[in-house]
Amino acid sequence: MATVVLGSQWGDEGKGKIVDVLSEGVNLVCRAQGGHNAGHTIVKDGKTFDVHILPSGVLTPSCTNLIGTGCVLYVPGFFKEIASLESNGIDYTDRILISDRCHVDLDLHTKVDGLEEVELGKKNIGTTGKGIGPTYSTKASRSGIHVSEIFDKQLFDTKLHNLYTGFRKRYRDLLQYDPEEEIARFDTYRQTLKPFVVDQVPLIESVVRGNLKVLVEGSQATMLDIDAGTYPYVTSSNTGLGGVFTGLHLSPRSIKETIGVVKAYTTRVGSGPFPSEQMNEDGEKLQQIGREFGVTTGRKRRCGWLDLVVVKYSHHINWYDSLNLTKLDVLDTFKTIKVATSYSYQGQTLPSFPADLDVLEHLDVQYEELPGWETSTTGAKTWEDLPENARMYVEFIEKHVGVRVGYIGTGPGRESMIVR
Ligand code: 2SA
Ligand code: GDP
Ligand code: MG
Repeated sequence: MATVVLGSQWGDEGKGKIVDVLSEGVNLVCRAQGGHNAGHTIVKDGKTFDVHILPSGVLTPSCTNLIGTGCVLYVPGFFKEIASLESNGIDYTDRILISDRCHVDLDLHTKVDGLEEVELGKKNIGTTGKGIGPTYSTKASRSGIHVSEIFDKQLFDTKLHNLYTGFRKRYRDLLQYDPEEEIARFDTYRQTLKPFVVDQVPLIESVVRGNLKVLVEGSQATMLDIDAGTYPYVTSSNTGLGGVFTGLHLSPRSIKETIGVVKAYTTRVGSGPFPSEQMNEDGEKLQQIGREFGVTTGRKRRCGWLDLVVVKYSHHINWYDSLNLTKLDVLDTFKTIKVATSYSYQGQTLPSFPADLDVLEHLDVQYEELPGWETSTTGAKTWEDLPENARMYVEFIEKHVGVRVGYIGTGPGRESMIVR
């Protein structure tokens, strides 16, 4: 039976931490979509680990970890993360698997990602620059290379040359890239990559039939979903529940629980609409106390108040059974805390999060003000440990969204978690 963990806002809600916490006793932890654009931080025994393409179950010795079909794989990044496991003395033998149907994110895609951003000028997406959009584009246009094709040198080299020729027509001299150099590098990866590669379909089938425990780790989040998010300011995959089925081929009947991860305020990294953003002292304070920097790019994250229009919208896409409210401790010193509860446009209350970028730019946000608790909650482990106003904050969210808050994060470490 599978538990699915999904980001409910614009990412970086703390998915890595809860996946690590829940991974004890789990047989298989899977990533269904995205690539090394993700940055999931796990703090274990006071030590910080960042994973990008590896699932957050790698630190749990009993877990096998699968990079599923819906992911895109940057092979040098994969080996870099493996090397980091080795240098930290983590035994990953037979515990990391890659679907042979994942698409390969080449250095060529990375270059094209950069060129696309330059071309967009002021309207750039603010991508992580990791080649994600171009890799999913070549997948959709049926010219991409998937992992099983790496092992047929002739086919791989021809397909890479064809991709290069196509992009070269488009970008001419702006594209500074040597296909032979990348081909030579793949010649060295071919043998070392092979033992990690599996056919995901019989694997998942046997896991489902064997009633083994599966944990799915979403990356990015609903508002960055290619279909449901703030398009075009999104990533290029389905980050919600739908992506779990296409990316892993799990049976919908095997999903036991879907957990939405909600940061106690909101952050966004990259460009695009963000109605509750606070470009003021409150936003700066959230950024500093929350240490809001991108795990992959180091960019400062934009910060604002919790937006329950977003969380509710995200619930109506992913149908959460419970929420993990994270980083509650970051709000400890605020005298009052604002929460966005509705949007209006031209005097009319909007029924949900709107699609239209122009509406998003001009809408008004209605906030409720809740009293802060001005007491430290850092490291709190039980519901009773929380001050009354903090409990009221949690209950306000539950009531407004209509979903139980089952887990509350009170610090980065895996032990700083209230389970209700
Ligand atoms: P891309 O690179 O094509 O996926 O970028 C498209 C948009 O998706 C956003 N995006 C992310 N947002 C939050 N966190 C992500 N991972 C890193 C982290 C981000 C970082 O954990 O901090 O280090 O900057 C992530 N990955 C993609 C991206 O900002 C664009 O808005
Ligand atoms: P993810 O992409 O959703 O896995 O989230 P990131 O790892 O990118 O960002 C979340 C950051 O918040 C990480 O640095 C975590 O260590 C940290 N974090 C997670 N939960 C908590 C929490 O409850 N309190 C605090 N203070 N930090 C947390
Ligand atoms: Mg992150």
